[in-house]
Amino acid sequence: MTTERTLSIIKPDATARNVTGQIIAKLEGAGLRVVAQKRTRWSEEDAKTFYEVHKERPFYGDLVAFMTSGPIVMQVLEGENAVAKNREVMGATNPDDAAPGTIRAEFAESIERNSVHGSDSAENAANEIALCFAPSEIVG
Ligand code: 3AN
Repeated sequence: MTTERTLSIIKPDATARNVTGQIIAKLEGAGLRVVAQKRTRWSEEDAKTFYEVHKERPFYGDLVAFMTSGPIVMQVLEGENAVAKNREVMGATNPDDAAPGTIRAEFAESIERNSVHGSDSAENAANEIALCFAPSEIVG
């Protein structure tokens, strides 16, 4: 078993509905530990940089607009197999396909307004964490 870190973001649809605490409780309940956390609001440039991998996708413009539409909570989660565990607790991208009890099944409004982001590989996690936090802000 490997202790890993992953990047989690609570998205503007969830901060607007004041459910950040309920989402964090689910992550903690799954054995993940918050070792860095920051509530912020992204500029257009921040969102474009973060989602650069999706820039050819048809939903890119809407995704950037949504992610800059309100506050977000960025957090580094630590735990055994944190990347996969976080994805499991998040549930499928489309809330209609998300398993019962997952964050997206309970909180997501649509495939775009789906409440949380989670890194999809250890390599992307390292890159996304470095983009969002200085090493001194991560207190494990
Ligand atoms: P996940 O967040 O589950 O890793 P990705 O990486 O495929 O999913 O997509 C990144 C984000 O882009 C999603 N969280 C969602 O907000 C948005 N997105 C993905 N697919 C669509 C789609 N078909 N229509 C609108 N937005 C989408």
